[in-house]
Amino acid sequence: MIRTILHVDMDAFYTSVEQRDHPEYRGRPVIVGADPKEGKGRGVVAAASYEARSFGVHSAMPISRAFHLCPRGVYLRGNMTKYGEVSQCIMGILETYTDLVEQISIDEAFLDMTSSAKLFGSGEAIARSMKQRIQKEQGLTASIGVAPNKFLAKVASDLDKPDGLVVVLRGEEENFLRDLAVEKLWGVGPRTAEALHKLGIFKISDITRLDPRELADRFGKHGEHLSRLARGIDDRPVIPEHEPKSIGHETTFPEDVADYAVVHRTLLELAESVARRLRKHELAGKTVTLKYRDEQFVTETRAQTLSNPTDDAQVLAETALLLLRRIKTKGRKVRLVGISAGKLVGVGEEPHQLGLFDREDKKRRLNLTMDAVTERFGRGSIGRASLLEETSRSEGGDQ
Ligand code: DCP
Ligand code: CA
Ligand code: CA
Repeated sequence: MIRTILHVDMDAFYTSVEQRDHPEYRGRPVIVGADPKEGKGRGVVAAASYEARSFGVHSAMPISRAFHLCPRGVYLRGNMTKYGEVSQCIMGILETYTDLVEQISIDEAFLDMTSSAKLFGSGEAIARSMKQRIQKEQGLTASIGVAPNKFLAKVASDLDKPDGLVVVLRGEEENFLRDLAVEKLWGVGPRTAEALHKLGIFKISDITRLDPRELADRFGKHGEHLSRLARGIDDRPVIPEHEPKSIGHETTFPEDVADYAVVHRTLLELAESVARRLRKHELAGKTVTLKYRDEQFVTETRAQTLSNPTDDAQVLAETALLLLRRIKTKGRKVRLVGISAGKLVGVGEEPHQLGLFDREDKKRRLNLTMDAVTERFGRGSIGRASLLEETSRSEGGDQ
């Protein structure tokens, strides 16, 4: 499916708010940050207006250095409460377009407009309309990138700042990236950049000319990640704030259960439902929580952090069974059990996670195929029996 992803980023955010509210600052270099006259100029620049940038001043620069470069600038401490409020107003505007808004910092957000595009028109038309509304309602300019994925949208929003609008069309991904510096790739910090430069790799297109296997040899999983990004491939989903913080299922038994084989079997089924929902939302959990309630309504929970995030039923089930052993169950009947996956991350969100899915790629594809079959032919049509058998064997075959 071709997605329409937008990345919205406000221009010189803090200083633009100051220039909006103080017309006398407009057209002047404005610097929000530490006080250059205080504490011998320790502390840094938070934001620099575009006028200040022409003096070479930028975020994170020591304030003393900024003052040296631009002694006649307007130096302000800033008003975080105000910036927070403006930020909420901007996000409020974005949320009138879609529920799928993922705010990633005070002044930027991703939007997935794939299914709302019918309602609002092309990605470009939507972006224009957003920019107009932000200007009209907040008196500020935003730069927007429109692209088939997050990575490209983020790069695009930055290309024509301030007040930019850059669209990357499907099929144009590699072309668009070709001449950009490797530093633009997500996950390429100064160290990786230096290593790449030593190999003669400066532009993104230099990476696509390398054999992906060579990159993988030199940079490990990170290398595979890079060669995908360099080709403009990025499957990460937009995850809105109100996405559940955990995904879980629980079962209350019709009658309190004394037979723990029944409890085990129920946990396996719950693990399958949770895993299926995780995969449906393209999420993986870093923690597994077991909930246990006995016939006296005494409720206990046990949680375990996994070494890698998972969306796999067997991992969830095995962890839940381990957690059950940490509860003193002897002589207690069970009224309810539940499993939930927490600390959710988007599939492919973090490089080490890509590694996990590379290693377990086959299994993952199998799971996804099973989901598709289950969706078509109903639950229990395939898969469950084998999972039950496998797990009961490893449990000693007592079920
Ligand atoms: N910020 C900060 N310290 C930093 C970077 C940023 O306090 N090291 C704050 C001030 C910025 C705001 O976050 O105004 C947004 O950061 P951006 O990186 O998006 O930078 P700007 O919005 O200021 O400029 P640009 O137009 O380049 O996006
Ligand atoms: Ca910004
Ligand atoms: Ca930003």
